[in-house]
Amino acid sequence: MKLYYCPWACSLAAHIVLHEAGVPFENENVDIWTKITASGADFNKVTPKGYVPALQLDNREIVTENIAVLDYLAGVYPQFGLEGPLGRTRLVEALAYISTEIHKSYKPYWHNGTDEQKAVASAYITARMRLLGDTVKGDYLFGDQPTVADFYLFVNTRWAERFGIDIPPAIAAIHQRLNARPAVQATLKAEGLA
Ligand SMILES: N[C@@H](CCC(=O)N[C@@H](CS)C(=O)NCC(=O)O)C(=O)O
Repeated sequence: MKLYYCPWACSLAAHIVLHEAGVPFENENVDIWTKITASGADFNKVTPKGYVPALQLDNREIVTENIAVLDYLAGVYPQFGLEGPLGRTRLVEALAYISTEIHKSYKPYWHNGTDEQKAVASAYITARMRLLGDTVKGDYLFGDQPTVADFYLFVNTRWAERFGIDIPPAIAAIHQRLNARPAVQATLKAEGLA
């Protein structure tokens, strides 16, 4: 597998999963503004969407979209998925919530929004994080082990920290636990963020 990623981007979630899994994988840094990869390739030829994450499978197929990439990785590394008849559904439910309700709400912060747009976004993100915090079932979102949804959440809590957005104590506690994990620190180091 090969992950195309960009430091500070949402691709950090998939990157963490690969480090946590402890498997060999390739990665390549992408400049998401110029669309040129570290090896000088045109990223638009990897995916015409031009955004990360893009995961190249061993058969060279490309999977994009955090929800699909993380669902795929949870299938390959079930220790980061959820068991039970509704396990996958609950996981996709959490991934969709993080993607569409939280991740996307950061837009004004990453794309030169006005102060007013940022204030609206900040309040929305805090409210959405609060709702998620009320459902926490243990040390992590679903219990005592992190899932791919926790790693995706971590991207968003790092952004909240960066932009000074309030997050509820239950979510802050998950952030601290994740941040203390050796594989998470190894990923941050690999992306030049540690
Ligand atoms: N719909 C995509 C969006 C991914 C996304 O927003 N990626 C950002 C980084 S966090 C990116 O690469 N942006 C560059 C661009 O859109 O040109 C997903 O959910 O995976």
